[in-house]
Amino acid sequence: MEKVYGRTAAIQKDMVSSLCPGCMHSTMFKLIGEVLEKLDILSRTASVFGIGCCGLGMQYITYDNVTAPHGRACAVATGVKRSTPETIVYTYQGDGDLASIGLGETISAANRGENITVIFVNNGIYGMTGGQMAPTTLVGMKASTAPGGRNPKEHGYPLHMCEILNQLTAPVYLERCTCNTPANVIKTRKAIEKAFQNQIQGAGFSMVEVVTSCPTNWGLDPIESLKFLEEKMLTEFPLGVYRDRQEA
Ligand SMILES: Cc1ncc(C[n+]2csc(CCOP(=O)(O)OP(=O)(O)O)c2C)c(N)n1
Ligand code: SF4
Repeated sequence: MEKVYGRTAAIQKDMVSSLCPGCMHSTMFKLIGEVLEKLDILSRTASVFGIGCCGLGMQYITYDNVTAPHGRACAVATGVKRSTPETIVYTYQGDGDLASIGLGETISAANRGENITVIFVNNGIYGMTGGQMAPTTLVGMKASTAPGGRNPKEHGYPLHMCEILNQLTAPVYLERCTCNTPANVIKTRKAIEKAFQNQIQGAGFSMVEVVTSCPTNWGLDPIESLKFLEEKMLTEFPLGVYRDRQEA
């Protein structure tokens, strides 16, 4: 029988997922693996995982990884890339990691135009530590540190990382995607592929932001989470290509 779909060699065969039902980190780990395999760069790729549920990816992959202290992934990736330029390096970070404690590292790496690929998984909350408010938490959205919901007067407004990095001169590629439907999963895979191709060509800094769900800390089941993502998260975080210098 013809094989039409195979499991990517980038993910360990015997691992059982420890992620919650409906969590999109698992989709992301698979998509990244499929892209690395397609581009034939698995043997020279190093991931730099952030800390959080995002960092659980290191348990599943078959290729090299350095786990960075919370927020420092872009700085660590810079070190890996500059010291071994032949290595394909990407960071995989949650919103707490990339946009809160790591905001300075992220903006600085983008501003320097580091030739790295950044995968930013925005689920609007701190997942692993129990649902604290993140920079991307929506106005009115409840968090363990904002039980009455995010109040702009007290907590400010959600941060939009694609839009912020789009103010800088150096980045070459910024796109916001999601994984709520098969069509959007395919679009996300294409964006990830482009971000890696940019690095292979030496083009500079690329970031793919993926709006995802955290059913556990949103207090919703996986189906309700998809509805919340579509109706609320995507209204605050519009999908699209914010910058594509390679196209110009
Ligand atoms: C310096 C430091 N501060 C705080 C923590 C605690 N901590 C671990 S994971 C995490 C939040 C993770 O949230 P996010 O980055 O959004 O990733 P997710 O779990 O949602 O994938 C925090 C605050 C830590 N490990 N190190
Ligand atoms: S707590 Fe949230 S981010 Fe973490 S595995 Fe569960 S659903 Fe995913």
